[in-house]
Amino acid sequence: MRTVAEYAKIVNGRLENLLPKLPEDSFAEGGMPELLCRSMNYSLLAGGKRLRPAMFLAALEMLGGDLDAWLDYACAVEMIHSYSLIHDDLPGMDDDTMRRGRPTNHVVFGVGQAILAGDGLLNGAFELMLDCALRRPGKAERALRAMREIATGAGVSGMIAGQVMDLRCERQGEADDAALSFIQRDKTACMFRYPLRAAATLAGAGTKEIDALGAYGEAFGRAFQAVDDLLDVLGDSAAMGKTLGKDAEQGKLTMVSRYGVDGAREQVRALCERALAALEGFGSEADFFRELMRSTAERTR
Ligand code: GRG
Repeated sequence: MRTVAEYAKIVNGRLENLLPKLPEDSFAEGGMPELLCRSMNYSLLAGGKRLRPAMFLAALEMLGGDLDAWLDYACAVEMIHSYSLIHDDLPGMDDDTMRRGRPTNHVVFGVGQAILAGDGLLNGAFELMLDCALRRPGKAERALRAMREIATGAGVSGMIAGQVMDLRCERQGEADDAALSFIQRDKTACMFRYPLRAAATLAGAGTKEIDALGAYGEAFGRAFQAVDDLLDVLGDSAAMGKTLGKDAEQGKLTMVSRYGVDGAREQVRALCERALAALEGFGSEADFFRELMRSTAERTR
């Protein structure tokens, strides 16, 4: 069983060589502008935890899938996550100036270029998965089904829907349990649930295993967001690499604003139990995921 750090190293090795090495300020016809490449790499290679692709690869290996064959799908998941962070930090969204321990993309490159860097990462993720799928015509159906899962998680009934609700609650002051649950599920948990379903699909798993891993991903993602809400109040901004205390300042609907610190901690405990229960059909091969749930509940970054 590998660790998150080991998977992160594999993912970083691939991400570092994903975009072309271009001469400074080049803007060749038919080629990628160097500025776009630099702004995309600025955020992509800024040293995130690589949790989503690590979990993707762990699920793939646990179910007997080929890591080398589908590594680009894991990288695509990280590209989508990085795009969402760039856009989330924009002045029209959360308006953040620090991310992953450095100035946010729009602070360095300007708002317009940051939007385009996000767009480039999102589109690039699908280009990467399509190229990977085209290299394996014998596994085309699996590859397409997995891509559909990832698109669903990132899409208009997934992460983007969650962000819409997040903005609406902040601006209109709406606050109820259903809205909070919607945000937690769609904005955050979908980007765990669906990539895990995609990994299981690529490994050739059956519906029962795909659903079980998806259920784990949803409970894990909800707990992950609840801990994020707690860290915004109790965490250390240097360790987190971003400005904290912004949720309250912006009137965000979070686990802490709704249930208080103790209530949010209770939610984390319940969600951990739910995540572990989803793994009941697996044996010790799923210990990576059990351990990850426990350590995530106590994470400080
Ligand atoms: C479509 C215009 C447009 C914008 C999309 C969807 C979206 C913007 C933003 C929502 C995504 C978001 C910021 C969700 C929050 C989830 C969360 C807690 C992210 C932090 O994840 P970590 O801690 O970060 O894994 P690192 O830096 O370690 O990768």
